[in-house]
Amino acid sequence: MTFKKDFIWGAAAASYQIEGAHDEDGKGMSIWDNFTEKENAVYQGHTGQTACDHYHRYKEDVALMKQVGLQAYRFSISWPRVMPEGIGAINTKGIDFYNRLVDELLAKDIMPFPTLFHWDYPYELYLKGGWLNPDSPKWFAEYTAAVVDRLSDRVGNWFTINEPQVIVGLGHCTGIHAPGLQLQKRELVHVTHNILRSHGAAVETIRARSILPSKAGIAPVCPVAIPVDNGQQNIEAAGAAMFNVTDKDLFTGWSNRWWLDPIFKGEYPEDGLKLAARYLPANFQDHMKSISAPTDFLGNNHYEGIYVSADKDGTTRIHPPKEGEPLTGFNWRVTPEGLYWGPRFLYERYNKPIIITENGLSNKDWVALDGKVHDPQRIDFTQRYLREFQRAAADGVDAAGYFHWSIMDNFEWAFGYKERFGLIHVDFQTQKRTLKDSACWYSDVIKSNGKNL
Ligand code: IFM
Repeated sequence: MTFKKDFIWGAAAASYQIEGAHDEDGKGMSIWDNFTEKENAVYQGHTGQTACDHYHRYKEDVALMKQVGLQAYRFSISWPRVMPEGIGAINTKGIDFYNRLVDELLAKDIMPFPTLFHWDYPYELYLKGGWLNPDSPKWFAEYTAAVVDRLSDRVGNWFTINEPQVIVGLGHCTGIHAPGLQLQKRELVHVTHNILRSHGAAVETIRARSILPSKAGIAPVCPVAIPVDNGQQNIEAAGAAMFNVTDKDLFTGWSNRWWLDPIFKGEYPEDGLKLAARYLPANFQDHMKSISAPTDFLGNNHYEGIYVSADKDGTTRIHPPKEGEPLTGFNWRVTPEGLYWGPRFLYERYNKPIIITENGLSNKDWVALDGKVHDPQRIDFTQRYLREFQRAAADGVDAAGYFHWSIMDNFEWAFGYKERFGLIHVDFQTQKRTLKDSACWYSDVIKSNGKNL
């Protein structure tokens, strides 16, 4: 079993998590610059002010990516670095950083896959209401145009928004992420609707302005339900658990169909409308065409799933972790079959090529006495998940690519530098990079296009 010939092998990172240079060269403030100043919001008061200092060390980092053999790199663009106030004036020095990064990647034969937005929202726009403001899709389109006009002579692949679920769920519902809000149902629905509109507006902007032929998609983190076995009723229970819209999932940002049906089918799901139609803006139907502007692929960030089965009376049972079950550094479950069932269910429903835009684990890695970083868990985890993705491909899913999260250890949001997700170890005191064993292993996987998994 192998992946198709043009399968894309990459790794990913995001601007606030790695760039540092938080106030250099005219960059504006983001909501994460603000949130990290809040007491007890982030583990030990860590911030992304320096992070991996990638802004200054990008050449060294791209050289390491080449050493790993990456074919593609998914990075995100910091909106307030490019437009300090979110709209209006463009910061030439800010966009120049991405020009240099793209050139460096191309010189090393690594395809750039930028994500336009990975959570570092311009603080100035937050003051104007952020995603609650009905003008927010216009702002996002203006920013997208600024980026596309300057990079699309060399960039052909785009992701619009990373994990809208987390933006709503953690940023606007529980408040454990920036901007730290705990909104009401009506407002949460407005935030969701405006993010969907922003995605659509960005796709339309990319299509209208791109110099190279463009491919575009979104990178959600879709909750995945895994049937405990291959019994038909259990498979159906898992499919239903993935796609039924419930009160709890819809308002907290975690309903798959509430996000994806508008994008891929041009309508909100009926069961969701029963719960939330009264909160939507009166003219929401006018926006559905733009929200569903055709995309080329469906990204999916995947880490852990839940196991479900159907009880005799037809109810769905969710199986809690078993005693002593393997857990990652973050205490997330190790559920490799999620990379079979997630892509399969998503492909069956939306029929778009699936790119795994993030997958990986945090692990307690350190530099050993021999100067190397031994991370057998990361190798084993990734091998198990990739085998399942390969099985999905063998069963007919259009598996188009895989981006490991992350290329390097970085600022893990509310957990600061406590959690290490990288293929490359970063010493945050000295900024020394060390390839982990997993990076060398991944390099062989890429070379064999997954034959050796
Ligand atoms: O680090 C994050 C990333 O920014 C978004 N997806 C999940 C990763 C691990 O928590």
